[in-house]
Amino acid sequence: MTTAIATAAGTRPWPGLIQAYRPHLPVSERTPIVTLHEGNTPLVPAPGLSRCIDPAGRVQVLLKFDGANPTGSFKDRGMTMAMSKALEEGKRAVVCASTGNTSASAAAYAARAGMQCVVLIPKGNIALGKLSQAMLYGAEVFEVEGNFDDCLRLVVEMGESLPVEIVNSINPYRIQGQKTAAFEIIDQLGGEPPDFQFMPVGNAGNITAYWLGYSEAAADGRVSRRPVMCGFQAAGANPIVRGAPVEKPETIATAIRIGNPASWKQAVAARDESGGIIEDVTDEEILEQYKWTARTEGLIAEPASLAGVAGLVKVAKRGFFEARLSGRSPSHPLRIVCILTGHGLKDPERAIKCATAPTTVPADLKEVAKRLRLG
Ligand code: AN7
Repeated sequence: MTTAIATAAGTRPWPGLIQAYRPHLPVSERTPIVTLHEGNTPLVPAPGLSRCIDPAGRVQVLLKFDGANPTGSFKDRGMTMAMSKALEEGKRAVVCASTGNTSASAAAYAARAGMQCVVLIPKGNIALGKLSQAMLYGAEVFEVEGNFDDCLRLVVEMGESLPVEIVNSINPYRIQGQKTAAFEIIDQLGGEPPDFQFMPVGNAGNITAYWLGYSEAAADGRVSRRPVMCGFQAAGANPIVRGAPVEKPETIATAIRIGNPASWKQAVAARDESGGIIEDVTDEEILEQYKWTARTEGLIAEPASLAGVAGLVKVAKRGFFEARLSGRSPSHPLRIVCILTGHGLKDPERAIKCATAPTTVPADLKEVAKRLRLG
């Protein structure tokens, strides 16, 4: 990851996203900045995927690797803002419902801020890495006998009756922090937005935040257009696609196992205002892409992140980009950004379940050589 930003005075270390984008965020001189120097994550060209979408080279796919954030997911972008504002407002305790990444991030930033952190997670349905993080950062972890939607309902009730600050994405500062990812992508593309953005959709805060970021950049005149937003849910947890809440959401992509997203309306607005789509992909499609991206591009993300990439491959196969490719060439390609929202190390159990198991060998060269499959 690049760790310096260029200024007129030279380069200086990346200060975290609040300092980097301060004029665009609701902070003042009085706001104590709680930061782990999040943001500035790499935007990595994906030549394998690009060829897969258009063998003629008229498409460039880039992966925004937000797993490179300090707790391994994009949630840190919102959490630096939410926690800084909670501290400014004199709050002593924060609470969140989570499918895992929000809880890991809240726990880390609360530790940094010296605040108490309470997290509610659906028992048995969060990836091991995320649970380990929340525990190790010192949060009070409650495993709820229910799903994420039950956890979020409980958290809203707690916010009404107890002296705690909610740091789920219904907290408007979360969206403010997360919108900076759109600014970074524009900066990384030399001042241009991508033509299309593909991403997973769970509670729908992130697609809301990206659309806000791109819209603000357009309103400020920093860019002259906004990308087409394409969101993907898991087929077993697809309320927006169906147009109705899903009572019992099910998917191996536990991060987006959500049946009644809090930012539903905003996600639909982002889709419609950008001329985009919100569709779904099956667990099989997610898992195939999970393995393919690791082996082809050398980047690992958690299964939920691959919903967006699987969606890209799926719509490309049905000719989604055909009409948009005229006039494009390898020197002027259609640019598509996919957001890899969480690091692959978050969910080691899934990796072990679906990749090739190691071979046990004696500590002897001949024996190792016998089992080698070279070339
Ligand atoms: C890796 O941590 O909802 O549509 O509680 O962890 O903004 O919800 C996580 C969501 C995508 C979906 N990718 O983003 C939580 C939580 C990863 C995620 C999403 C999540 P939103």
